[in-house]
Amino acid sequence: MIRFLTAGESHGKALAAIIEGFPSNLSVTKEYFDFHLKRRQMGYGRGGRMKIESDEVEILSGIRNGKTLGSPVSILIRNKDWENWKDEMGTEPSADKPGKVSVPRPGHADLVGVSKYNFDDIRNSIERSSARETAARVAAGTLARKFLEQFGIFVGSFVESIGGVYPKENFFDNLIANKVSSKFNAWTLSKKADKSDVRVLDEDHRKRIIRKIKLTKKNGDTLGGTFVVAATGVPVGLGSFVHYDRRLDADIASAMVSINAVKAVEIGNGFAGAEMFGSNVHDEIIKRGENFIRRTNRAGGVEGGTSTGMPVIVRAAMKPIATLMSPVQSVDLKNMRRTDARRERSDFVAVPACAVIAESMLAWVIAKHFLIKFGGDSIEETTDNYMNYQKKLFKRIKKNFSK
Ligand code: EPS
Repeated sequence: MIRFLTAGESHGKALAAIIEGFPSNLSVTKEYFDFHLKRRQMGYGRGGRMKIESDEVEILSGIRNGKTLGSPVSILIRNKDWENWKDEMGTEPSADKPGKVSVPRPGHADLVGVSKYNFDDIRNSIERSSARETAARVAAGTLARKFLEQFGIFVGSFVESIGGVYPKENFFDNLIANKVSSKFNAWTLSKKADKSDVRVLDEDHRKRIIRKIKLTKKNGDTLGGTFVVAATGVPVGLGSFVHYDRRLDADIASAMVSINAVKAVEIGNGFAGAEMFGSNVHDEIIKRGENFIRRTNRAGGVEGGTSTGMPVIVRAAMKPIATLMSPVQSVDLKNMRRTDARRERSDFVAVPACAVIAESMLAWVIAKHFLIKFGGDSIEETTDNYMNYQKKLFKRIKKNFSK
């Protein structure tokens, strides 16, 4: 079973990730990690912080000569902004008392944080609840992604809407209708989306979104949006229906909602399907060679908590960033008087970055269920187990039912 742990405050010295459970002999380089970390930093509408940071990993352990050792992989991502926060964020007691933050921002973890942890400074909540932490998650998810690529499994994403601005032709509908080639590789979505500064798939859509973001910034406001994340090449049989905590879709939903500011998720056409007849929802089964495929993919690649072999399709919604330059009402905890919520440097829109983080989380969940099913201490052993299953899958079904 793979697991990871992240540590680090937004303006502390560094973020760290410890990633555990991947087999040995998996090839991976610093360059590969850094490539995906950079993708998370992109996006029109980010604030000043991304101009300071240029995230890169320092691999501390678990990898030797470009290959995993099977031991815990530990990774450090330094915060360049730490230089400006040493006094505020030092770990030792300081003679100069740092200025306390006392006005919580609605929608952020400020008030729940001081309530729960008995803090006397909202800064203590701000730092760890910041989406800065997701850089470490992307590092963990990148190792999972590299692992999956060995088995022809690819993950990709695009932004579907920002501030309610949708494309004229929605590629999500094509995925659900399965209007994609059987050779479709989800990474091609990302390759195309990454060319756009808001990670959308067409130029007209991009222009309309940029207009909306510019207007929003002028008004001191923020925006959220929706994004689609997909995985192709996922074999039949990851996850299970036998226990609630073995279901692939449940794990995917949990991983998505665990991303800062994500408030909703659907697998396949989840919400739309609820309004349709069953005959228009369920994906017809077709035998194609030594394989079963589906005419459509409204189930988003999961039935009975188990992967069907069709692309895994997930759509999620991110709420608008909670730090507003034209703030909403709050209370100053120093004097308990009504006041405007605190302004603080922030992003106006972070949906493009959120989609990249979602890729990492989806890769993580799929890699986890892949290793639960196929196991193995070395990548060679995992590959043998996987190949053996794939080779015999159809033959076994045929044999079982012809008796
Ligand atoms: C964030 C606030 C901003 C963002 C940050 C998330 O940071 P700062 O307060 O330093 O300007 O830039 O995102 C990142 C640092 C990142 O790496 O994504 C917040 O409050 O969540």
